[in-house]
Amino acid sequence: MTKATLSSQELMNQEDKYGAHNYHPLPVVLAKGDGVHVWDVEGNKYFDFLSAYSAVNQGHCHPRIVGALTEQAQKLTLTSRAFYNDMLGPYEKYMSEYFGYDKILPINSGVEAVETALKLCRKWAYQKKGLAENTAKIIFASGNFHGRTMAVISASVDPDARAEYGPYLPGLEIIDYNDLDALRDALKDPNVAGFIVEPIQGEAGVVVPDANYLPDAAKLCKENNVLFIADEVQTGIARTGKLLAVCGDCTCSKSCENKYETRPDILILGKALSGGVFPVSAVMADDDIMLCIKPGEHGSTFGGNPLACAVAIAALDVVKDEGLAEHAEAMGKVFRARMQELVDTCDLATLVRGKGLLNAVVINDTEDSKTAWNICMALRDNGLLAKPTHGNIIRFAPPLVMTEDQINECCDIISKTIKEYKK
Ligand code: IF1
Repeated sequence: MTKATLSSQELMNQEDKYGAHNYHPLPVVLAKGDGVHVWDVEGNKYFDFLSAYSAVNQGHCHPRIVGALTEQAQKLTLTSRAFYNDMLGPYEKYMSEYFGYDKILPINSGVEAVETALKLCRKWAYQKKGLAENTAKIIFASGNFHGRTMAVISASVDPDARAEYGPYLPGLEIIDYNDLDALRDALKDPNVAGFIVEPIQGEAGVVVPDANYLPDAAKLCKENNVLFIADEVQTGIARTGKLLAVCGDCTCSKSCENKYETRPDILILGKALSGGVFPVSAVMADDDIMLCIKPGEHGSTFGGNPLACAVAIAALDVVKDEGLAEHAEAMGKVFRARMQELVDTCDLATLVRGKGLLNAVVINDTEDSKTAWNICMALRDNGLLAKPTHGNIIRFAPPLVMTEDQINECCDIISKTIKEYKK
């Protein structure tokens, strides 16, 4: 009741006083979202260029997704998997056909899906590859971000994510990203069960690997009877201009076997699978892998709940019906061309990179300086919300429903803000 009357400053003070200090948000308190826009408590309107880290690809409060949510919420929300529910089967069939895999394992958050994939990989290694128990290794790429659990931070090289959380999980190995020789070398170890990789490294600053990296890495894995595991939690669901970043050039918002350029043995999805409405994630694999986990060996109270099923179907329908992959591909080209003009004419911006609408601009500054942060503060004051990563990189990832006129208007704001910025 008191909430509506509090100012932004009072609300920030409340979070500071009563909430754990595990975040350092940009100081803006949001109260409403619609499509590509969000509004703060005082009613100021902003373009959202983070999309909740690529969870809100379909735009804020998409009426079809919210409609599916509210309709299902009045019928049945949760049964647990102790019983069947009438939404799960249809959802699993839908997902299987949409992504071209025999089966899905439904779960909630991105990192839970990553954990599921790692557990599945180990099961497969012991049952199918024939490794001796407790010897399986999984290869990770340096600079990775797969979430916050003990298992995945054990494979992190980021001290902020990792330090003082030890002892760490054994059976992990880290090699350089975008380095096929390093992978070739690591695969010589017969105990390697899987290689997990982000098709584009998001947290590392939108690092796009060489064009042949993913297909060649998958090929090397296949040759060595090692599972190729793609973490598409951030890159998936049309964000990079294709349904999945591992898809071929085809931008149709539907995946199928012959459209994969690189077909992962295990595919991990999250974030925009629900359009950012609430946590829904998934692991996709074929029977020979997925059926290695048997009843009672993995699960979750909320995984596969009817609400999640209804929301995810609506969210993926929107991606297809609104042609979001094609649109993201086209808008990304407009965005990067405009940012390249900025890089060419302004010393403060040194580089633009990305794919589709997952892009970053590198600011000419050291990692620990505040310039990128201060630019994001100035962008906020000019009506656009973005967040720095690794100190000197600004990530730009708007909802995929942004029109070309809006992209251009936003590029005007970004260019003007950076050009006028005084250190
Ligand atoms: C936070 C970053 C983005 C992910 C990939 C799994 C997960 C993520 C490739 C885990 C999550 C989020 C988490 C969020 C910040 C954000 C992030 F900057 F930290 F790296 F997007 F770039 N795989 N990424 O990117 O998914 O369990 O969070 O649902 O605050 O930790 P989750």
